[in-house]
Amino acid sequence: MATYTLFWHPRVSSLAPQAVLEEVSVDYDMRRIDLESREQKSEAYLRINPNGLLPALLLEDGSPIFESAGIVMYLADHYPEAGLAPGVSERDRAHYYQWMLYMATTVYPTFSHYYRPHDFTADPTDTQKIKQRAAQDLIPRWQILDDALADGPWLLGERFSACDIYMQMMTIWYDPPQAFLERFKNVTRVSAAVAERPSVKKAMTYHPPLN
Ligand SMILES: N[C@@H](CCC(=O)N[C@@H](CS)C(=O)NCC(=O)O)C(=O)O
Repeated sequence: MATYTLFWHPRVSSLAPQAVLEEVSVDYDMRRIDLESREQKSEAYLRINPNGLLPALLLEDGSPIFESAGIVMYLADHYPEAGLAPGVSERDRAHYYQWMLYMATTVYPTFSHYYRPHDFTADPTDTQKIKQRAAQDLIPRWQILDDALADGPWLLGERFSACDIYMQMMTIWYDPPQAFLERFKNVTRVSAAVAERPSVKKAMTYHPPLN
């Protein structure tokens, strides 16, 4: 059995955790969860992630953790030789926390409102409004990342980190993709550079573009 097991599905937030597993060169199994049959809500999977959401990771001792950013940050710290996160007492750590948490708690939930509006209202007639509002909110939220990347080359300036991998993951969710590429040129440039890394290239094979 591999050291880690990652629970995944195409186009969900298992992409960054998998890219980081690749970056830190550990062995891992991929366990696909079938969203179509709602396997994420099955008794067996709820024991792994009681939220019934992907991704989740089984650690070396078989215990599960959930939350994509938590998984990424844990792995980056656990394998410091990969250089994916500034050390806890380094100055860059402040901005590392800032960007990881901004993306995980502000940008990502806006995508959740966009793609799963029905989860945020008891009234089905609200869903279109929730989706529209999320589409509007995504623009200034991505703009903040785009502005921060004006000098670049990475979110932490000269230093590549797990933040850049996490950001690249979220760019594949933007709908429609062309509008995104045109509007957020700095994010697009950085994400293209991240997508060239062998780790991300491999992880992206699990997340083919939608037709
Ligand atoms: N904050 C969580 C959010 C996880 C999440 O929303 N996962 C979505 C896919 S991106 C999911 O599993 N959706 C399935 C469902 O809604 O049942 C994380 O970052 O892991």
